[in-house]
Amino acid sequence: MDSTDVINPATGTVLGTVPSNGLAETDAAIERAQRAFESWRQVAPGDRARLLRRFAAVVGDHIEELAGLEVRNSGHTIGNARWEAGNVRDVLDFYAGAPERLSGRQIPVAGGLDVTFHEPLGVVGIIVPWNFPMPIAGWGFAPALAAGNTVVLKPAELTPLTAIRLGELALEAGLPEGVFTVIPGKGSVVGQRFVTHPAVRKVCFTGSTPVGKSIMAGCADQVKRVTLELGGKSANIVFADADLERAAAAAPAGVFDNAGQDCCARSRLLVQDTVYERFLSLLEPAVKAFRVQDPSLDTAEMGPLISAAHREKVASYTGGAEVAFAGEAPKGDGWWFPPTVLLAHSADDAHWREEVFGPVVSVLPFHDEADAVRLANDTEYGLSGSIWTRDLGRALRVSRGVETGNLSVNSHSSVRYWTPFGGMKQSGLGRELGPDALLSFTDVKNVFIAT
Ligand code: TAP
Repeated sequence: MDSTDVINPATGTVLGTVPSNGLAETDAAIERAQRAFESWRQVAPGDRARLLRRFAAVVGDHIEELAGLEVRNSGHTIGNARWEAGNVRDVLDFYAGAPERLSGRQIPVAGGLDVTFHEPLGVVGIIVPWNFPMPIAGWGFAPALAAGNTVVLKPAELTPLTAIRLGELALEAGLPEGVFTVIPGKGSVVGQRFVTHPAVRKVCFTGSTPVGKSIMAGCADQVKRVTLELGGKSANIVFADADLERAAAAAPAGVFDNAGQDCCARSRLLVQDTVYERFLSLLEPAVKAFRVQDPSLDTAEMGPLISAAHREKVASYTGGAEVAFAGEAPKGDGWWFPPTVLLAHSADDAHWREEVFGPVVSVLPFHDEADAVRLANDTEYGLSGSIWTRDLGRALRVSRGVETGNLSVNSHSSVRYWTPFGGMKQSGLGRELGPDALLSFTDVKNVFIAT
């Protein structure tokens, strides 16, 4: 079997090798998952809930180990990596409440009894990107397993280590063999097989919009269910009446967190023209103070980019652009890039329109509320966004006007495991997290019993 080197992006050194599975191994994993489905779907709701709670507890016992692995493999800061491992535990705990609450309905009919059931789909294939290897895996497998499905999961080739460890911890917690299988390998081989294998009934994909489109097209052939979480180019809209000090202090983390490799990154900064100069003067020290460091240090706010190739892509956006100011990044080994603020001259600038997926934010002034909404919506993306204002009416009007799945007012938060998360327009299809995700791993069956 082929293998892939796994690199530490903070140093460029090889951490180890991981098998790169082929078609035969993928088919075998899917067929094992299909066999396991027959018994997993029959596990009593209380027992399935107990197993998921035990899985959550085992993950909870390994937070430091998982976080350390993510720091080395993905370059995430240790603070973020601890949150990410804790998020997997919390998502498992949340969905452990589901097997005993997945109720259908009783619908009044003449001549009998009519009831509905939320049936599991079968084998679910989950394809995970490199930017958030643990949470994105958990957002798929926790609700899928809770609803009675079995799961095959392909981590990104660049960042497979924590997913492999989560697969081991599932077995340690007592999940039966075949219920949750992690199978590393190439997207074009393992991921593509999830799309074409008839036993896989649903594909959850997070990653780039072009690959997401090809997966959706491939799934159409067998009418497979899909959930897609794709790219973003989210707007951070600062109105003149906002608490400008607070908005400027929060803006760097809203885009530079995870080195900007975040589909929710607020990478388009829209500032009302009357406070534009003042806001930039408040933003500059906040950007320059953003700590880009060895990600294993507790003080680090940002680590390196994921790979040399990705750093080149990010740099291609800043080359010809006007840099307002930038922070500092370590020199030498590793794929470092400084937090960078670019001035957009028009909404046609490539760095304003395209997903850079790095620590780069583009700034553009706007005139009034209508102008802000128009500029925010001038994109095919629609994942996240923020609005800074003290006017509640404006906050609600703009929230309803901006075409995006997740908005925060006077904050940059996008993700809570109990509220829905997902994109409008070409940022995705379907919702993860909260009750919405659970139902997307089921089909409704209606049964009529004549009396
Ligand atoms: P993708 O190429 O879309 O990869 C995401 C996942 O899909 C990886 O596991 C990848 O496998 C797999 N994959 C690739 N081609 C596939 C195919 N034909 N069939 C099935 N699975 C396939 O994204 P990337 O290279 O990781 O990142 C490129 C860009 O995607 C980024 O710059 C960013 O714009 C966007 N992105 C968005 C997000 C979110 S959260 N929305 C996350 C990551 C990336 P491999 O292991 O072979 O790569």
